[in-house]
Amino acid sequence: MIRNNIIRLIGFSLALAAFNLPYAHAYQVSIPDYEVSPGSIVHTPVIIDDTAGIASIEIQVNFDSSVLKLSKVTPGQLGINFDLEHELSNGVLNLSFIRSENMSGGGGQLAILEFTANSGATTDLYSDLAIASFKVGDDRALKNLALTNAVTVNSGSIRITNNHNFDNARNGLPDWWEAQYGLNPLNNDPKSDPDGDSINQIFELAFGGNPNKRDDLSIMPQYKQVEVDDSKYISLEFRRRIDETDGLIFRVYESYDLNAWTPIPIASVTVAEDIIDEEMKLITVRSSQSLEDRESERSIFLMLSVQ
Ligand SMILES: [Ca+2]
Ligand SMILES: [Ca+2]
Repeated sequence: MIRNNIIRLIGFSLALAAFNLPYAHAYQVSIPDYEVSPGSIVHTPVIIDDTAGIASIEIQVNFDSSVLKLSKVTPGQLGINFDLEHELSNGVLNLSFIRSENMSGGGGQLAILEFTANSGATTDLYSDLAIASFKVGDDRALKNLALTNAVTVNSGSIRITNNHNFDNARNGLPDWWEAQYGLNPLNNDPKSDPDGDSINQIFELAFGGNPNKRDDLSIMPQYKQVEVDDSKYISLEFRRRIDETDGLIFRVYESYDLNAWTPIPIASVTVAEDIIDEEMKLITVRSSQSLEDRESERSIFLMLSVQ
């Protein structure tokens, strides 16, 4: 009897202990990957996914000081809730965030690191933004919450590249184009149409529109007919950058039933290329078969795809 009671008591107290663990969180800190051009300035956020029960954070970030120069550290929108101090020595950056009371929760940007990329880079240079250590503590400061919680890090990097079309948001809109129009290169939906002209951002880029100003719909591709060697063809006129260096892929497809689409090499059906202005040209492509060839059947359709 006595033995049974003891076992029951131990079982009970174990359950209580597990239930009372103060903060069952998984804390994660991360820095994104960026591509930048030589000599440019990049603002790199240090992001934490949750701060519940935290009053102190220490993060060490290692980088290659021959590739990047740290010019400034500022608190992020979450970091303003803490006192932020930093120390830098030979590519080792120590960030310390401290406040008197535990945070109730919330994730976001702890700090923004401003780096200047090496200006003399003629080939790609690369630096890790390696999170070498990450410690979180509560308002007793010395208690290391990592002992009772999962703590993970996602290190970042900066690549200095001479590739004209780097695209940090991977949204199909190169950063240079977004910067040219004052758009945020990290937060810009290629399918959106903020200026309300029915031309989405990717088409504004492709056809030389202005994403901040209503453009005339005539900058979009136009269907026409052309005559080549006395045969009539349906044709598609579309605008394209003269240098074709916008990182976009243009493809032309043909169909007889709007159902099955066959890709046709643009060069093989290009009937004209006219310069519009300093930036844009007008390309005219025709169907691969003439309308006479298709007389017995009714239609030919052309489609332009831009990605
Ligand atoms: Ca638009
Ligand atoms: Ca526009």
